[in-house]
Amino acid sequence: MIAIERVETILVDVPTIRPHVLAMTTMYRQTLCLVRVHCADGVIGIGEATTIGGLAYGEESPEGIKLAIDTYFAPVLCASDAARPGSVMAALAKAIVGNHFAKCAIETALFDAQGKRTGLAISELLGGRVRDSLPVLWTLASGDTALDIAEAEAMIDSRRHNAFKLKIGKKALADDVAHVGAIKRALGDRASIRVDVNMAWDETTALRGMKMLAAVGCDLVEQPISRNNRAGMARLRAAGIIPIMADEALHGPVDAYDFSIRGAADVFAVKIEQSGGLVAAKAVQTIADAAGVALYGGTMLEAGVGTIASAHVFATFDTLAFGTELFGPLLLTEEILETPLVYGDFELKVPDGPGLGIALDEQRIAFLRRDAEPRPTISIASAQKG
Ligand code: MUC
Ligand code: MG
Repeated sequence: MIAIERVETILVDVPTIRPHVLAMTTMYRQTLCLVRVHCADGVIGIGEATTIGGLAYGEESPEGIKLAIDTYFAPVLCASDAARPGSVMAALAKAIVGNHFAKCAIETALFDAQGKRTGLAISELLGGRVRDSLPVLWTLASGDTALDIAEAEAMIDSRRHNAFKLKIGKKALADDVAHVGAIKRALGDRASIRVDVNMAWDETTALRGMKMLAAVGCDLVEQPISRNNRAGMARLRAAGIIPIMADEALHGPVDAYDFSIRGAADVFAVKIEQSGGLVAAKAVQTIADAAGVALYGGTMLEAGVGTIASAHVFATFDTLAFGTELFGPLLLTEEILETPLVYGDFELKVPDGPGLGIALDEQRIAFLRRDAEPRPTISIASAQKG
């Protein structure tokens, strides 16, 4: 038995490199809820939870995740055996309903600790990796077509990304399709263009929109309608216009199973946080494989910790037809890791050290954390005197 002595949660606010415009919110910063699980053998596991636009995207917020972990998770964890992550997660499942994002952060930290303890990378603990790097797309979401084209050209030139997801659904349909068409025309066969509607359309608009998007060369449509309209997703898929991907509707294996039997998606966006953790995300993969649904590695725009936790999971996926969107750290102005992640040749390298295989830059975290001591302010008068 290795006791869990303490669980630490830290909120960190990091500006984005530019406004990130989605149908439901515009992000100017990302808030990370970082977690440290301190174990009695001296091992410290780290994890991360993020949301998008606070409560704009889903039912959990970074502040709520911190509160839930501090108040309700910590007592369960402190009565558990750190060397048995599966049994810890089972105890949490029994004590706590929902709270998938918080559970994911904790499970990440437990597996990081277990990996450090055993010398194995998380991907090896989760069944074994089948790849050492993952294709990564970039989301064009500046809100301006010319800026998006310039951004995409720079990404292609530097061989960082050659697949792009466009955030639409905020403007009139014709304007959105014109935006997608202009970007596809500019990039041609050099890039795959996909769209994410983030549920902004009703079913009739989606049917019309998907036909228009197919005509301008769009390869994939993500969550065009409400997460609740599963029959609608099945009807849109049956229309056979463009592959359709489920995102907001997928909250783990139960949803994946329901979507599979309804035939309501061609592709699943697997997100470790939405799924309820790393093992739950693996279960989504298994269900998709059994049902013949294609896979895509999704993100909640996590920084380095959550991104690499996702990468370890996706590195175990035998098939990953639509690649991943693990670009979260690249959207942020601040690096929180000791060694930045390696992006190149359109892929992200999956670290192979024990656990997550990464380390936090403790000085940056101490500076960036929301509850940091107020920064010393120097008055102009005293600065001139000095
Ligand atoms: C989403 O809905 O997929 C992922 C990439 C991005 O730009 O936004 C997120 C959320
Ligand atoms: Mg999405």
